[in-house]
Amino acid sequence: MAANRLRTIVGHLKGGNMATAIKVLEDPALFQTYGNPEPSFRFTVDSADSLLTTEERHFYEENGYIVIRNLVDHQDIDKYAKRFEDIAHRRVKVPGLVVMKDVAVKDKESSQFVVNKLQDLFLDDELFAYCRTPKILDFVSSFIGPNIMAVHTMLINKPPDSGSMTSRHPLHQDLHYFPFRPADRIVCSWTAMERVTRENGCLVAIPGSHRGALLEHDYPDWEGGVNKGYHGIKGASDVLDRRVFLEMEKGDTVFFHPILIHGSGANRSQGFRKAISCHYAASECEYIDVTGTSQENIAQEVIEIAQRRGIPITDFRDAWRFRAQIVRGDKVNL
Ligand SMILES: O=C(O)CCC(=O)C(=O)O
Repeated sequence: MAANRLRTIVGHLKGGNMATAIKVLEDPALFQTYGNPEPSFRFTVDSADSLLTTEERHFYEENGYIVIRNLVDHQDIDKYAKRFEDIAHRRVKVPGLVVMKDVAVKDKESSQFVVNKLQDLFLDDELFAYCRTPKILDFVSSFIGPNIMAVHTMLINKPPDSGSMTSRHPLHQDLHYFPFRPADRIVCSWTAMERVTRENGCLVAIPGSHRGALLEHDYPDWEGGVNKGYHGIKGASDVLDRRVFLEMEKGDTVFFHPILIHGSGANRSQGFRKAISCHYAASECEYIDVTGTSQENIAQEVIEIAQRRGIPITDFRDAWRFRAQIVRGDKVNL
């Protein structure tokens, strides 16, 4: 029995030996971390549909993100890219779809080359098909459970940087934008639509930062300007040296926690770096009032933008209520 227990601990130590295992057994703090044969998971759930291996599950628990290689079919990605071009070149008009432009180039004549983001893909069946991809939802169920809402959807077309560095996305936590909880039952899926590298501005992330608190955000003080809504955490330079670069191939998908500190660098290539993403939340999540919290600044900004677009909301939660779409299981709260 004791020998079995030691062998289990050695297994958990991934490469540890019997002498270390005995130390773990004797030290309550070490035992808590390494000795429990059934470690309790906080950031993932047991799911019948789960495609996560145990190793991937542990990686996500520890780091707050996991890259799954070659998850989305290239043919599907090509369809999203074609649809993006049709919309950016105004061959197709999707009522209500938010079409955003890079701050450095937004005054130039319209083309796909100035559109840096489409938002609210649920308004377009062809793009929203990404959020319904069964393989993605199977993974998502491992993070948030079986009842899945698509709450925030984007296609990001990072343009070549004009030299102003405005194509950067400052380090931030996505929870800053969301008035619903619990955070652990929210996850983002972000799929590379082509090869993404340090050169063309891949995602960067601070591993393990999902275990921290939601920090204060505001517009960074960048000389060349900052894109609308691109808030960054205050004091980002303190964590910069811990960042990892998530270089990915077309179809690779990263799932990440909404408190994970992440962003992306400038696009120093001549091409456009495209990615498509969807934030999912368990439909059991509940809306919260962000009055008096660090989220008040973004709430105010979102309400003002909506009102300028003729959407008469006065409550931040309403900006999300109209977006949330059930994509699997039952609708509970959201
Ligand atoms: O795709 C990117 O460059 C960054 C996307 C991102 O972090 C976000 O929109 O929250």
